[in-house]
Amino acid sequence: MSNEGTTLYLGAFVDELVRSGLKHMVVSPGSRSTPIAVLAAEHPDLKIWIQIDERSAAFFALGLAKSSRQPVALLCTSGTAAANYYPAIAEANLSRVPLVVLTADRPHELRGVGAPQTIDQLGMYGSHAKWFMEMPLPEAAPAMLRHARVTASRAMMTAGTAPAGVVHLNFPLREPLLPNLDHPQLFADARRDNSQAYTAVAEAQAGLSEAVLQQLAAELSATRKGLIVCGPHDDPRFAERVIQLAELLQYPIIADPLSQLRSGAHSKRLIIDSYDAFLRIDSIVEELQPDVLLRFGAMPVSKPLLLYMSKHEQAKHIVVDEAGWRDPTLLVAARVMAEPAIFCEQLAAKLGQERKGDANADSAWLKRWQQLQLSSQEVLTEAAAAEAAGGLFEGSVVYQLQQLMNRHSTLFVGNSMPIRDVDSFWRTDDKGIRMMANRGANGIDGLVSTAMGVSAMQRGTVLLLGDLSFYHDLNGLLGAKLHGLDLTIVIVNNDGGGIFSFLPQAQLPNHFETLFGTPIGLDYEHAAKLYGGQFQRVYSWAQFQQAFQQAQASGGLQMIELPTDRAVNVELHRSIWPKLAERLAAES
Ligand code: TPP
Repeated sequence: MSNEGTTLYLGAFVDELVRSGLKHMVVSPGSRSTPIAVLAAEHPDLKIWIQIDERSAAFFALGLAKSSRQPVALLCTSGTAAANYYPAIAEANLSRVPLVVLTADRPHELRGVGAPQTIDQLGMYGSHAKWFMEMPLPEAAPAMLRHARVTASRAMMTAGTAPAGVVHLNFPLREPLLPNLDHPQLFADARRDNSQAYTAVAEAQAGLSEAVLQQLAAELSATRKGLIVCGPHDDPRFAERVIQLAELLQYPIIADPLSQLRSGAHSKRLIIDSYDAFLRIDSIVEELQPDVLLRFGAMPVSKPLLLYMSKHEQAKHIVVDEAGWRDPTLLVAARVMAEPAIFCEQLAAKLGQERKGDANADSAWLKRWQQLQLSSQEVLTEAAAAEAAGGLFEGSVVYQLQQLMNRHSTLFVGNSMPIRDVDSFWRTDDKGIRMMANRGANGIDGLVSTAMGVSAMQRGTVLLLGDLSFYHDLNGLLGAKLHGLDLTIVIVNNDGGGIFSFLPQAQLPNHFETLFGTPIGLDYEHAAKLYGGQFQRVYSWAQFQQAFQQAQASGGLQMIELPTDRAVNVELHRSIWPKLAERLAAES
């Protein structure tokens, strides 16, 4: 049987992915996917990253795509291999990260008849994929080669357009599976021989109409008590523009750690980073009654902020988002379908033209937020900078990292307590540290692999996570060895799920440790040995500083473990809030 169809059809498909902008493909080994894997490896302009475990592979691809802000492809064989992509696909869908997922499958005559390594792969990611297509069997007919190119181009465009997300293409493949790498027509486009895309895609930037701009400018400039709330968002143009808008309106900006507003060269005058602390105080929530909430990005991590926003139903909640419906408060009064950076630029220009911004100058509202911010910052920094009695305070690791991390490096933050501690204890700075996390589905799975993917794009990446999250993705450590990557992993080891000690189930002594605390007592030094990394366990902040500097200087896979105590940690967190309440009460 000839392999010409397999060679030319799949060759055209891979080539067109590259012409449409694909630079990275994460491949897991398998037989059914052979022709795509071989053709991808043969393509001169595509970088292949091998990952054995498909769950890690998919999270690794997520990390590559997140950090590069570009679509990344995944390829695996048929059967349960494809099912292992599921968690990362759910995360990519929810956090709007572009992935092009290619799964190999048996041809139709071998499906549902007991053939080996065959499961139902049709639409298997459900609504987590923006677009699913069952591909045809490869053929070399001219119309089919056009189909291969158009589908590749459409897959890249669909994954990358707002809201970015996941495209799944399932390929039935029949033997012989080996392509002919000497075929003279391999990767050739019948229409042209340069490297242009088969279909050029021009990106449009959706702007606001004059009428909407005018109405918003009039409304906001006449509203003194406004608040800008910035959740997770990763557009590098956004910080400067939202600040310019806030300056014109004199609105404080609530900045989630993943909004990229806490760290950078931009002005911090209007940025509030300590709201999670002072919005725990009922009298302050009561006092700070906003008239308008202008919201950008995904929902912020802070629960006190969510409760604050939900409580103030009387305020007009405006959500600016290019797509989707991200609003668990269910209070949105107006949705503006626009890219946040473009929205801010246009509205600022409009306000500037009409000199409407001055209307809110000398706002007592803004001053009150700034005053709360200053006092809260002091209390939080004092708590995080102190050497706590009774063991290492988990909040302090954030303070320490902020001092130690290099300018323009990346911090990938694990879910559970690490992201909450970063929210509480990472103050604004000018270091330009990019903050990333998997906050789409908030899983404790795949964090090592995602950070590993990020580290492949950005040197000096640091991962901060809890011990159970680390355990969950030990397989991800292989990426560093396979690809010679640098990643410093800071493991907060409280031997179990520390977050549950903050929840009501902590009061069930008979069940708590078994069901929630879940101590597993692993010695992670062995993991470092297994995967060829360096391991340091530290008991003081002085040791941590030394270990961190050493880790960053040596490069490669570095693990620093901080043993902490769950019970002590809850007490230390809880001791801060009354101190803050006292201080703010004394000042008012
Ligand atoms: N399984 C997945 C895949 N994701 C989840 N979010 C959970 C379970 C529920 N969960 C949330 S936090 C947590 C669990 C099991 C404990 C995490 O422990 P650790 O990583 O050690 O962090 P800590 O709570 O100690 O900060």
